[in-house]
Amino acid sequence: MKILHTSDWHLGIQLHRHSLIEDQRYMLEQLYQIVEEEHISIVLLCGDVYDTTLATKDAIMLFDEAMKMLCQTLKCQVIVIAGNHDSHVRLSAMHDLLHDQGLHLYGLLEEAPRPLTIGDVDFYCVPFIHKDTLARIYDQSFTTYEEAFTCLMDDIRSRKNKRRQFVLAHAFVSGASVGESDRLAMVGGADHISCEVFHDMDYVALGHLHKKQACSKHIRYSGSPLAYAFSETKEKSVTIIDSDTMEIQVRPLKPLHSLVTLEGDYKDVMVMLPEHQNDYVKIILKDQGIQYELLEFIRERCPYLLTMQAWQKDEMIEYQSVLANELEQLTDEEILSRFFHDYHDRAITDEELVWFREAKEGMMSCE
Ligand SMILES: [Mn+2]
Repeated sequence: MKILHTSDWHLGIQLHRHSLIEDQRYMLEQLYQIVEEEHISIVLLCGDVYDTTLATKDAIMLFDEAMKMLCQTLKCQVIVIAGNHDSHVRLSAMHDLLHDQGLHLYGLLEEAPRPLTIGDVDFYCVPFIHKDTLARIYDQSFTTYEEAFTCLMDDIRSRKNKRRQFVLAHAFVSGASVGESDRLAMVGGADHISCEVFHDMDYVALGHLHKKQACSKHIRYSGSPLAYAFSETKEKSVTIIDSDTMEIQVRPLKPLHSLVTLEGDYKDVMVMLPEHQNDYVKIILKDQGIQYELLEFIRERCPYLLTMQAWQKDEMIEYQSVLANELEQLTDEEILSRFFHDYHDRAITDEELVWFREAKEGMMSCE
């Protein structure tokens, strides 16, 4: 049986206020083609289907279209788990009815996971979950997330039979490499687990981090199918597993528009522009500030210019890719401040920092 692993579609996401819905539609068309060519039986979608818990109309329509295409036209089964960006209730609406149509939606884990058996594989589906929920399910108290997840995995291991065991999870495995668009996943988070908690599983299909990576041969992040940040321009793909041979194959996806950063003095940037007429462009000017007229002038020559910033020696800090271990040492405020630089191209204000502290204190007192 051939199984396709993907995650983090983030349907409805905007990049510097530009909708990527057409890019996502273009990506899905390639996915349908791969499903057909590779004779895929099951598609695993490991969380963050939508970008926001209140998904936009366009995003819901696109998801609807994709599920109809995969389940009805291409006759695959699809297994979906909720990520931290999804509303678990909205995502799993009508799951009992849809189950019979080959669409298996897992919003919230309320009891110990029962396997979904398809062919010779038992799938255990673990949507994004808090430590306290696991404590409730297993009627135990846990000090760390790792401990809670180990308890869950021990339970799954104890149900081993002659079929293969696959796990779908939306989680942060420590030691993994984190990109710019993953940074928000870190705020307030001590929710890391080690790769070892998954031992003895035949395959672990992970979602949450946007960079494709393997923690071991059969514990993998498929990565997001599109780049959602300028520093994240590496090749995107889907992962295919053959459950008979356990061979793994990666099929690349081509973006509708690539993301490029053009950095340099004004005249150098102007020379580079003609080559990037179809790319989403971020410009970093080194020799001058940005005025409205200049922005308009460049926009006329660069149809997909999304953001432009002036390079200031001391203020401009580039964060390409940092290791999770490195991020663990940063405070929540440092992470937030870096996020503001990356996403809004500016420093966080004192007022915003106060709001953040208040929100965080409010959260802590709820726990
Ligand atoms: Mn995500």
